[in-house]
Amino acid sequence: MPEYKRIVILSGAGLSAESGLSTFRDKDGIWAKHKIEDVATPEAFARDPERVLEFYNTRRKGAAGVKPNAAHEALARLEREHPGDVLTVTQNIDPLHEMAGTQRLIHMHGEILKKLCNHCGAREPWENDLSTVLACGTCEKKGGLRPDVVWFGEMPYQMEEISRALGACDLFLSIGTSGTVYPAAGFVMEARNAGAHTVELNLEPSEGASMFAQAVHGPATKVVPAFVDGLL
Ligand code: BV8
Repeated sequence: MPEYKRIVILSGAGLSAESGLSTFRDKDGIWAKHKIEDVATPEAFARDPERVLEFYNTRRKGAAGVKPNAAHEALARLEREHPGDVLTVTQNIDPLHEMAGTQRLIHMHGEILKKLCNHCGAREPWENDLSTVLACGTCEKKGGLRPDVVWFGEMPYQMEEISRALGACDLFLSIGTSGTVYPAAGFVMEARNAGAHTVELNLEPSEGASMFAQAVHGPATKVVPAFVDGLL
């Protein structure tokens, strides 16, 4: 394989599936049990905050006991051992990439183990339940605390830095994502326009499969370590 100099990785829920975390759109996925407009929009939070907070309290508890899998470990190894520049952009709100040792990491859709106050904007690590009766530790107001995650209709985090990296990369790896949610699903086109080689590593062809120059299909814990071995 040619020696790549600047690698951008995009990961989605399929990467954490083998660590025991549900994906969104698989048959028993999260959106099979909950409607996006009931639990993952600012309007839902304004309409029924306790229902939204309960949805994330359950997912936070689920994220507490899980461990990174061989795919997370392989991606951390790639960053550690590859001579070029490696940036990992994850759509996932779980902490599995950092637990596996990845350092240059952007949580573009936020983190379940952080809380955000809608009143004052304060962000801090938070591993417990959230409720409307909790007061913010910074502004002392109640009713504004939410998980620090990006809901539908909200702007993902660090989009400037992500676009800059996509415009300069020569290898783009998309791992474990269905390619249904934008702007993340459009990153492959930005990478192609920059002349990068684009690879999809996924259990099965994603909605955006036709936009990738190369596809490797199979479970992440199998295909990702093998692909990383090939790069190193
Ligand atoms: C934005 C965090 C604009 C929270 C998430 C109407 C109104 C408003 C917006 C829109 C609209 N119409 C369209 C939009 C845009 C919208 C969008 O794209 N909607 C979709 C549904 C059409 N996007 C947004 O709203 C975004 N913001 O547009 O802002 C704006 C502009 C200017 C100023 C202000 C605002 C924000 C989207 C972020 C929403 N938050 N998550 C939470 O987690 O609860 S999205 C959520 O779903 C994830 O974060 C992820 O990004 C997304 C997709 O999920 P995937 O990770 O891909 O998981 P999925 O289950 O879908 O697929 C898993 C894949 O893995 C499958 O392919 C499967 O085959 C594979 N797999 C399974 N097992 C394995 C495996 N692969 C390998 N190994 C395995 N073992």
